Amino acid sequence: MADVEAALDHAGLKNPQVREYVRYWADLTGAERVEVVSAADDARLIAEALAEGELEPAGDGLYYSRSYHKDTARSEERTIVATNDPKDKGVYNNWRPASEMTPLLEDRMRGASAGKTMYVIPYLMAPPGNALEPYATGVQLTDTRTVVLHMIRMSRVGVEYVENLEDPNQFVRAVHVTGDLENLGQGTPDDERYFVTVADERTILHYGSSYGGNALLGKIAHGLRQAAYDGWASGKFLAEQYMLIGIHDKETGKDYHICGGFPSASGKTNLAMMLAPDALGDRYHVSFYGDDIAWLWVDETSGKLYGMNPEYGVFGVAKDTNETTNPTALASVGPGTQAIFTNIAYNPTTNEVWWEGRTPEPPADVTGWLDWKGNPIADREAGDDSPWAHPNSRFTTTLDNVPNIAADYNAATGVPIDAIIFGGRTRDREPLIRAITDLAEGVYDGLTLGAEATFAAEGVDGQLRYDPMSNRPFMAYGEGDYAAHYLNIVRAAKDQPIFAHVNWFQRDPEDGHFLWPGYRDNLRPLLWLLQLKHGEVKGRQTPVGIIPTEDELNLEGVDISAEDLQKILTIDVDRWRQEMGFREEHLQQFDGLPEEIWEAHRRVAAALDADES
Ligand code: GTP
Ligand code: SPV
Ligand code: MN
Repeated sequence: MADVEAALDHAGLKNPQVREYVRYWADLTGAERVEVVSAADDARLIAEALAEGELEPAGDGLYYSRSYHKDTARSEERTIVATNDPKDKGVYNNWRPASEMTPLLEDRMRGASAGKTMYVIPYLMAPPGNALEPYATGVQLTDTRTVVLHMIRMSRVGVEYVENLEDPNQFVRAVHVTGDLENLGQGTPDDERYFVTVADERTILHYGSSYGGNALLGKIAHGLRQAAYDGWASGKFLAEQYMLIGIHDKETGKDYHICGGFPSASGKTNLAMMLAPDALGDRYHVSFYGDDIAWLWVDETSGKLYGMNPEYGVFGVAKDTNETTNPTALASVGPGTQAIFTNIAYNPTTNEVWWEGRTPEPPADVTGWLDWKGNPIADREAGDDSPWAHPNSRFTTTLDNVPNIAADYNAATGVPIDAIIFGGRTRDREPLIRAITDLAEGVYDGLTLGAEATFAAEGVDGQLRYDPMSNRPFMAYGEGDYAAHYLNIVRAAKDQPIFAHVNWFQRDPEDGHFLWPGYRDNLRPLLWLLQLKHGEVKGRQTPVGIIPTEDELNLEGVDISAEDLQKILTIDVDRWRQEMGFREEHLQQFDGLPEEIWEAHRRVAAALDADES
C-alpha cells in the first residue's frame, strides 16, 4: 500500500482536511503509490509519459495521445447530478439520491487503482484573488498520468492553492478512477460507467473514462456542474458554458465584453480566437478571455455584471481548424507550446499530425500515417473513406499560448459584461442575429435554444434538440429554479446587458452550403449588436427580436450572395409560429418556471400571430 503520509509530507501539503481526503481514497482505491503534483512537475511527467508510450512526440514540444476507441466523448446518459434533496430533480440533471450514488461509486472504485499511482492534483478554477475563489478550489485524484498533464494545461495546479484556505474544508473533492476501459460495456445495457457530481456534498465521483469532460474534473464537473449548484445555493453567481471575449475599438479607445453560450462543438473556441476580418482589422481587435466556461456575478463595488473564465487552458475541437478558419488556434498549438493532441491522425515516422479540414485533402503520401485508432491508412480497403481523425478529436493548450489572449485575463477583477449571446447549429429558422433588449425575453430565448447536437457527446450527433442556455449536459438543479436564479443575478446588475441570438450555421436547403461565411466574419453582427445597444443603429423590429438591416451591417469584404444575405436577415414567420408550439411543450417540462418566462413566451407568440409581413 501507498505511504500516503510520506507523499503528502514530501509535497509540503499540510491542509489536514485534504490529507484526510487523500488518505481515504488511497485506501479505498488501493493505489500502490501516491504522488502530489504541481504545474512545475510537467516536464518530468511528460518525459515519463513519453517513456511509457502514453504520449508520442508530435514535433518540437508537441505531443500526441490516443484514447481508448470507445472513450472519445462525454457520455450524457451516464452523467448524474446527485444531492440529498429530491427537490433538486430537474429534467436534464438526471438527479439521483446521493445516498444511492455514493455507495455505488465507492463499490466501482474499490480496489480499482491497485498497482497504479494515485496522483493528487490541487487546483484553482479562477484567476487568483477573484471574488469567487472560495468556490474555485479543488483537489482531483486520478490514476491516469495523461489526465494530470491535461489538468495542468486546463487549470491552475499547485499545492499552494489548498494551503491557507479560510475554511480548510472548502475544496471540491474530485475523484477520478479510470477503470478497465476494455471491459466497461460502453454504450451497452451493461454500461459500467458513472459520472456523478454529489453537488450538495461538493464531491465528484467519475468512473470509467479517461477522456475530456469525463475525466478532467476541474473543467466540466467542477467548473460547470458543481459551480452552477454552488452559485445557486449561495445566491451569488452563475456558472455557464460560455465563451468570453473583449472587443477593442482602436478609434474610440473603448473596450466591450461579450459572453455567450453555444452548445458543445458549436463555435465558442473559434469565436473567442477570432481575428477581426481584414477590412476591420485596423479598427477592431478581439481578445480571448475564455472559450468554454464563464462564471458571472454582480461586482460589489461597481454593482455591474462581471464575468471571468475559471479555466487556464483550451480543450478545442480540431476538425476544420486551419489557416483560414482559425490561424490563432494553429499558433496556440505551434512548436514549443507543449500542446497535446488527442485522437487526430498521426504519423510516427515523421511526427506529423493531421485532421479533417486541416488541409483540403489529406496528405497525398500515406506512408506511415495512422488513423485515430492507430490503424495504418495504407492498409485501408478501397472505398473506405472514414475520417482519419475522430470528429471529436481535440487539442489542449494553455491560455498563455493563445496569441490573442487578453492582457488582463489573469486579473482578479474579471470584466464587465455588455452583452450575452446564445447560438447553435441551426440549419433553418434562426437568422444571423436577433437582438433582445428585455431581460425575461433574453432568458426565455436562452431556455429555448434549439440546435443540432454534435459529436462532443456520444450518440447524439445531428439530433435537433433543445439545449437550454447551452447547458443541457451541465444542468445541476431544476430548470425552474435555474431560470429564477438567472433572472435574479442579472436583474441585480446596474447596467443591463443586451441579449442576442446568433446563428452561423443556416444552410441552403438545396445544396447544404452555409449561407454565412462564419468564423472571422462573425465579428460583424457582434459589432452591430454593440452599436444597437448604444443607440447608433436601430435595426428592424420583428416578433422575435431586432434584426440588422442590410446597410447597418458592415459587409466590407464579405463573400456572400445577395440572396443568401437576404435569407439570413429575414424571419420565416410561419416556421416561427410552428416553433412556438414546440417551445411550449419544451417549457412545460420544467417545474416552477417563473411566470415572467411564460409571459415572455406569450408575448413572442402573440407578436408572431399578429405579424402580417
Ligand atoms: P466545445 O469545446 O465542445 O464546447 O465546443 P466549441 O463551442 O468551443 O466549438 P468550436 O469553436 O471548437 O467549434 C466546433 C466546430 O465548429 C469546429 O469544427 C469549427 O470549425 C466549427 N465552426 C466554428 N465556428 C464556425 C463558423 O462560424 N462557421 C462554420 N461553418 N463552422 C464553424
Ligand atoms: C464540451 O463537450 O462541451 C467540451 C469538451 O467542452 S469536454 O471537456 O469533453 O466536455
Ligand atoms: Mn464545452
